Amino acid sequence: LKLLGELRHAQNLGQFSLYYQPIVKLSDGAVAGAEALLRWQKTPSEMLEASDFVALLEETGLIVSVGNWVLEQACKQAAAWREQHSPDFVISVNVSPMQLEHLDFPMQVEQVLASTQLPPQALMLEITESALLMHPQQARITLAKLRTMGIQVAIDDFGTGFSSLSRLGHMPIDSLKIDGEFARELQHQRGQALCQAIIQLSQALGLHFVAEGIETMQQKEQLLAMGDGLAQGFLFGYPLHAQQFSLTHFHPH
Ligand code: G
Ligand code: G
Ligand code: MN
Ligand code: NA
Repeated sequence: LKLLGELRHAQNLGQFSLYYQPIVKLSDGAVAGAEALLRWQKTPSEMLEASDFVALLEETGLIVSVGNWVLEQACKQAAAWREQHSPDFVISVNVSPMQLEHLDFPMQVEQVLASTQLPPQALMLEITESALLMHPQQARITLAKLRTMGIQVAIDDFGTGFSSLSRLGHMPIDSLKIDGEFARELQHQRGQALCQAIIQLSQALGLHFVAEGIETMQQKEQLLAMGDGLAQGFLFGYPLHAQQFSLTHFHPH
């Protein structure tokens, strides 16, 4: 309850910030983009990760205004990086079901792109399977609008949400983000079979894939042998604040 009171003031107090984790090409490790991850500097010595408070933001509806701030902040940063370092850089932003439900969400995204001068193809919105499950019909229409605008859409945590494959086949999306759980299982034959199947599914549907949670060279090599795609995980980089990200991934020594 105390946390809730503090969370309500966090945005006004400027306690939110974004960390960026690189998303790289499996084939050569080149940085293709980054995922923006929300952090809350609750006190000077206490920083919370999104998993500690995003559920609370969603329960209270605060996620709508915080989510809009996240989008604007991430797009601004991406526009700067594209200009200074990497013209094809793509920024991935998590979108919660409640944001997606708002009928004016596509228009808000359009405004953010306009104000930050970020081209739509440089933005990837991450939607969880559960968001598609709740209001599939409306989600489909909203996602179709976003993609007509040129924005990319990815299904986050893919493989963990029991979304129906027939529905998935009809969803206007660009990528599957394969949940890190599958990479962890790559040392077992069953895990290899699952990864292989998901990658083949993405290829059959004409989608790109991003393998999440990659921590070892072996996992990287195993996935590359299954298909060419993108990857994210501690092997390639931890989530970092913008300045540190830039020093680490754009000015490597
Ligand atoms: O590293 P971290 O604990 O931040 O990520 C945990 C989860 O929180 C991830 O599943 C991620 O999708 C979610 N998350 C991180 N940042 C955001 C955000 O800005 N908005 C939403 N809705 N979820 C986020
Ligand atoms: O669910 P989503 O992919 O949006 O959230 C990413 C979450 O996964 C963040 O909490 C991030 O810190 C975490 N993460 C990113 N890479 C790795 C990894 O290689 N291993 C583990 N265990 N967690 C990771
Ligand atoms: Mn995500
Ligand atoms: Na995920």
